[in-house]
Amino acid sequence: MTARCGFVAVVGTPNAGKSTLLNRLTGAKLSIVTPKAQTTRFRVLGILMRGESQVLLVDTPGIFTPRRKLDRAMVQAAWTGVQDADLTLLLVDAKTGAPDAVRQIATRLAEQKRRSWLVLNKIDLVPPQALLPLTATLSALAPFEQTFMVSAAHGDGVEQLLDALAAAVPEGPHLYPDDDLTDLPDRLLAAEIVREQIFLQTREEVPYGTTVETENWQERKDGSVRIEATVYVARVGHRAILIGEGGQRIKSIGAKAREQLASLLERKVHLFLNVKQRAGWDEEGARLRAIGLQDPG
Ligand SMILES: Nc1nc2c(ncn2[C@@H]2O[C@H](COP(=O)(O)OP(=O)(O)OP(=O)(O)O)[C@@H](O)[C@H]2O)c(=O)[nH]1
Ligand SMILES: [Mg+2]
Repeated sequence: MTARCGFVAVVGTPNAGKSTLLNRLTGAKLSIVTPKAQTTRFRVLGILMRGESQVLLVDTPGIFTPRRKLDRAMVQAAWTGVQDADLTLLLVDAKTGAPDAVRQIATRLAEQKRRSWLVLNKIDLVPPQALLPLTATLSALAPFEQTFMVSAAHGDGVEQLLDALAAAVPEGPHLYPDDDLTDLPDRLLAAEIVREQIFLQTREEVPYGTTVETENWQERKDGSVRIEATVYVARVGHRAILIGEGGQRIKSIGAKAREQLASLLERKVHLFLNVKQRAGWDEEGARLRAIGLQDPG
């Protein structure tokens, strides 16, 4: 058998289920998932092994019309993911169908002459007869080599997709150790798990006006780890909401995140969150670089 290895970028509009698919295929929680759009902010790599193939699946931020510098950096990270990939999966929420935002991505993939496949997700939410017309609409915009229908949340169709990816990546040596799951540093994972709880436990603009950075990571002699993270908020009002009455909200965010981290890192975790107001952090190059994004200028 020949060794194969290649990068596969997963792109789509926000909320299509890209991170859910990455987690499902790796069987791990590498990328945070929430019901809110624009959850993922940077590329997350999942390393999938199938026979002699190593599939390097790259989850990307959803593609939307960016306003802030943070948004532009997120969308740029998604298109860089496509540029660096051997193959791109356009993941489409079958329930939402083919609004302009989805059509624009398909058209751009065609213009860039990227090798791409169409993946319709959330098939558990739509009647089967809706899938063929949707496939036809999107296939008219870009020459997709193959089409798959999956439910990333429930697992339908994902094994077939992985088999096909394993066969499609180019011949070549494996770029990562076969038993690694990701290249995501633990410090970044910790910050993301906190951010996930902020997305789940606050509303409206608060999650979008928040970023999290791990400031301190201390391995303790007893095997536990002490993590200190700073939560930056854009506005004073957001700080008050995040902390909550008598500190209830931030306590609950910290407690849930700590529980999740303890299970992901398989050890006891002490988590300390410090909420700071920092107007304009979403326009600040250093804040973007701290979460692995490039300053779009
Ligand atoms: N019913 C159903 N829900 C799904 C499926 N896949 C994902 N979801 C849900 O869709 C929502 C968004 O999922 P994500 O994986 O965060 O979507 P994403 O494309 O990564 O979103 P961004 O990071 O914001 O671009 C979550 O509530 C998921 O549970 C699916 O196959 N079926
Ligand atoms: Mg995501």
